[in-house]
Amino acid sequence: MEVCISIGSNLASAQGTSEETVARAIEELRMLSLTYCQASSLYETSPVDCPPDAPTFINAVVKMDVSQSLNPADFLGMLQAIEQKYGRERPQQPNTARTLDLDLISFGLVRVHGAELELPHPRAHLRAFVLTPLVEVDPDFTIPGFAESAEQLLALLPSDPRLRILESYIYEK
Ligand code: PH2
Ligand code: MG
Ligand code: MG
Repeated sequence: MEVCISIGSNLASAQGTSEETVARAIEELRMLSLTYCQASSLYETSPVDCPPDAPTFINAVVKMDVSQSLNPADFLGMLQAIEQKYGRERPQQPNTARTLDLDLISFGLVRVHGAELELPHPRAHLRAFVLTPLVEVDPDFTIPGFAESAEQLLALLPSDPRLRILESYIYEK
C-alpha cells in the first residue's frame, strides 16, 4: 500500500530544532515502511493560514509503502504516536506553532470523509509546501481524484518567496 505523508514543524522540540525534528521524523517513518521509503529534501516555507508572526516552517514529504494489512485509521494512530513522541501539543487556536505535524496526504486510492480523517487530504493540492517536496520525490504522483500530476498542480500555485531548500538535509532516494 503506497502512502504519502507531509511533514511540518515550526517550533523546536525537546529533541532539537525543526530541521532536526523533521529529519528524525523521516527516520521514524522509514521504520514503518515495508520495501521502499522515498524522502524529499527539507524545505523552508512561509506559514500558510497561520496566526500573524508564525515562525517559518520546515516541510518535507515521504512516499513509502506500508503493510496491506494496515487500515488508514491504524496508520493515522501511528503517525499521531510519532507526533506525541516529539512533544506535539494541540491548543484550541488552529495552526499554532507545532513541534511536529504528520499529515496523511494519501493512503493508496482510499477515499475517507470522516471527522478524524479525510483522504486524500482535502487541501494538499492547494499547498506549495506539500507539492514542492512531493514533486522532488515523484513529479508524476497523482493525488487520488486528480487528473493533474503533482508537478502540474504545483505550476498552478503562486510561488513562495521564502521557499528555500536546506542544503544540509538533501536525502538520498
Ligand atoms: N501546516 C499547516 C498550516 N500552514 N504552512 C506551512 N508553510 N507549512 C505547514 O506545514 C503548514 C502551514 C497546518 O498543519
Ligand atoms: Mg497540517
Ligand atoms: Mg496535522
